Amino acid sequence: MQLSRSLKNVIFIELLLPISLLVIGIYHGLMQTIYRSGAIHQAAAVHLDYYQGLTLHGVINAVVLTTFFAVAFGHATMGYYLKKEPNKTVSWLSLWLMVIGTLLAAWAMLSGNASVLYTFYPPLKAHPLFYLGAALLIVGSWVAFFDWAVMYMKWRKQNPDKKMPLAVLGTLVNFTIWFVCTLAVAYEVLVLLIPWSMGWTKEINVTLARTLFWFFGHALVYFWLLPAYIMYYTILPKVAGGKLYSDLAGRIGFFLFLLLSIPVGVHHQFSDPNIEKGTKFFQAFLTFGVALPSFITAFTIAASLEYAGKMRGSKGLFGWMNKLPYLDTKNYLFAYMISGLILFIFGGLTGIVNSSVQLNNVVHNTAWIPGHFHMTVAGPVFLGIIGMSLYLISTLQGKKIFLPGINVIVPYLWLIGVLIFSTGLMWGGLIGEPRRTNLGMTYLNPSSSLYHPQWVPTTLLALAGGIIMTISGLLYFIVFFGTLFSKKTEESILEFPESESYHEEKRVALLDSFKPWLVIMAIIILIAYVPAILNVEKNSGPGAPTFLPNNPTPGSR
Ligand code: HAS
Repeated sequence: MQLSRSLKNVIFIELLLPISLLVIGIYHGLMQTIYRSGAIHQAAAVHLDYYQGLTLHGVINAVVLTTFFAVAFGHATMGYYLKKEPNKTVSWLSLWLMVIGTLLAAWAMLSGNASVLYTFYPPLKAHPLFYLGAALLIVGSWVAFFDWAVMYMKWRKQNPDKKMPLAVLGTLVNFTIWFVCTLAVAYEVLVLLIPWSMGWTKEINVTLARTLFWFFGHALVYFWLLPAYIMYYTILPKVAGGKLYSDLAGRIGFFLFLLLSIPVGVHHQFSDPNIEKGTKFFQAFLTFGVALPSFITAFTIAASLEYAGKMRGSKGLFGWMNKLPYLDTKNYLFAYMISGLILFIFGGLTGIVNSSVQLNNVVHNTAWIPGHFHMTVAGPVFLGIIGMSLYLISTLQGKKIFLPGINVIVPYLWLIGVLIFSTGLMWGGLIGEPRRTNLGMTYLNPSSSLYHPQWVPTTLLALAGGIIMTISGLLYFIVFFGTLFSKKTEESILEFPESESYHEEKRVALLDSFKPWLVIMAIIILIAYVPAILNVEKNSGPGAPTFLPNNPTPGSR
């Protein structure tokens, strides 16, 4: 499909800006492992302190990169499958809002006025422009979504008998989840945080803010994940050399995410005393439920890959695994996706450990948690994003991949790095190593009375993994920018490898319509969140004063 210059430019900026910022994001990831390993015993390096670096790392990698990519990929999939481009003015408006928001938040973080980590929990307080920047980034992404919804409704009118393309279903489900969950964080930012940060209110209700944040925060992780799932269902079977085992399974999976992504946020608050046991157990139960669409995906994609292996001549029960195109430089998307899937086996299983109220007591706020989430957000999500960004840049610009042999190795190196890194973190977590702590200042400083030598091997393992991840990241930048700055040699088009279905499945009306699912979604959210908000109302103590990240005593700005 030929795209207009305008849409090409929008997608180009939406990919290039966050990938360029990723240089800072990856640098601060490496710095985290260095601080934590005890290699340095100071609060800051290169004029940026530990919490400032951790905030930049989380916000750039987990919020800015993922949101820009979801919108760019959404423009591409909606345009490609509905055969119509998104509205020009609306897509530029969306882009500008997101860029201005990112610049405001970046200024606040780089100037040291927003070292509040990506969760911005009060009573840590940031400059109002940080909150405003985050809000603009979100509103910008909504604007693009509203336009896609209109595009879809027009398409539906013109094509009443056609199945909704799976990638369109996935994109609309994803942004519906995003729109609903961000309403809570918008309330938190506009009603609680900005007035408090401006000094108009003196104290803040910490539990209410945390509950609103996590209403958004867990759905956020599926907003990160679903673009990768769209790739797994609609692209991976094709690049593996096979077919999608079941398109219906994909539809069921996406709709289950619509129902269950939001009403599980309290599983991040199992240790919050203000939320009562019944609410916690109910949301723990729903959390086991939200693993179901991922199990469905695991079996459907494994069956699709098995079929691909058999088409390539494999024999025996597991022979298909040896026949897949792991190192095919032309089919490099396969390497990025399979590496993400392998990581997600472990990322998913550790998530299920977290979701049990009892086991969560052992791992909450320990290094186990970043161990879990680097095998999810730095696994299928990150690898899907960087692989697809490279693919879109090269096809939309008509440029050949620079150093294709290196490109295909990048995801495997990243996979090895993350496995080592996360093993170090999870092992450390199980023996009490805390997360979000500059261990080199105390626990891993031999001259401190708090020295904990048992965390030396675990943090060194994480450091080794971090170094491998950084090398992989550097190689990716060489390939990405090398491709970007190379000469145009091919026609510039938008084309996705499209997986065919293995079975000819009938159209099921229920799986082709949003209305019933939206109603059930609203009911489950109400059942899960009305008790949580009532608990907060009943059990919140007096408002909290401000805390600064590097000082455990209350202060004010
Ligand atoms: Fe999580 C904390 C529970 C999924 C991210 N999670 C976090 C945090 C982040 C995060 C960032 O219940 C920390 C937040 C913070 O800063 O405090 N998580 C879960 C559960 C799932 C889950 C049950 N998480 C994710 C995903 C994330 C993510 C996805 C990012 C994208 N998580 C929790 C809980 C906490 C938590 C608690 C709070 C902990 C605390 O105390 O603070 C599930 O969705 C996971 C289901 C996944 C599966 C795996 C399916 C496997 C697949 C691969 C198949 C492989 C194939 C290849 C086919 C069941 C699909 C085969 C081929 C070969 C050749 C081998």
